[in-house]
Amino acid sequence: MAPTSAFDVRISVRFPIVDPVLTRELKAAWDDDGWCVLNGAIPRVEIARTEKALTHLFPSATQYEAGDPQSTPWSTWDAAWPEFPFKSRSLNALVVHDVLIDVAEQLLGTEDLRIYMALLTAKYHGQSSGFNQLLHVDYPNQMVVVPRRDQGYQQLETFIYLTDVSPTNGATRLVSRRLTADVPVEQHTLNLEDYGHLYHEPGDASGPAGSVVAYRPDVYHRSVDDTEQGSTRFMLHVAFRPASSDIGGYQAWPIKGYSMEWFDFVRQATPRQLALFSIPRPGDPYWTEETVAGVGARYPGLDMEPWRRGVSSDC
Ligand SMILES: O=C(O)CCC(=O)C(=O)O
Repeated sequence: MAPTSAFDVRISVRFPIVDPVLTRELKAAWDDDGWCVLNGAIPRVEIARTEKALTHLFPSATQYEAGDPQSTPWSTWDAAWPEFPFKSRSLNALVVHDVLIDVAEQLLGTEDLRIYMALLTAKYHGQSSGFNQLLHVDYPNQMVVVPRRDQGYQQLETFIYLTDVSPTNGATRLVSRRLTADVPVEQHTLNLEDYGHLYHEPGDASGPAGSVVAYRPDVYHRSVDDTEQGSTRFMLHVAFRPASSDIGGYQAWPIKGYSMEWFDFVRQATPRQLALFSIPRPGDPYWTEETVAGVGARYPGLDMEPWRRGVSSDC
């Protein structure tokens, strides 16, 4: 079946664009509820640049609903979702977008951050949400201990919407931490019998393409099925932790080190972006004349000047 461009459907004029700044109210929601939606945080023009890559990676809604064989890998939420770094520079650019980094720095209270997860998912009408339909927290597969909620230990999970997301095409439902403070920490999934009241909590993370949902790994949330025929929900999941706390993790970056996608990403990224993947910042004691020369040789085309300038003369 010929790929159909569903992009006009995916990004509609349904939502007005509002000021993307992390307002005092949103910061308060993060502190008290554990989650907030930054409406239209990333300009739509930058989201629109990902259209071609999405068309290559995923079937359209029409193809999916017609049972096209290309759809088979994506029929369950437990699919092997595409991981960063992507072939598409436009997708990679969103993972390390300045707006996203600024928000992560403000919410986590430090400029020294690491990205520990970056992948892309798709939701379709007719796709099973599986166990994610139950209210759950994400920390059990993002750390082997339990979350600490104070600064220095907090982690940030985000969804970057590549399509408009509404209550009927899959907006995640999130419950305020205010309502779950008494739930024992080890209760990572909430059954309907004992916690049915929380399933009616109206916190849905709707927003236009370019919105960023920010939530903590101790926030109960659940997936809902996409009930809108012909619709899709594409989003990037990008998660951050303070560099000083390595209790959190999900993906590892060195294993990507042979891939062309990694080379391509590194060669055009800034020191601020690369620090998120453990390439030490200029001025870090790691940098000596030898390591500057070596990293420059490993990544031809990467401008090593910022790191060279950071090498002190007594190294
Ligand atoms: O698909 C969704 O709406 C939520 C996904 C989810 O529950 C998760 O990523 O932990």
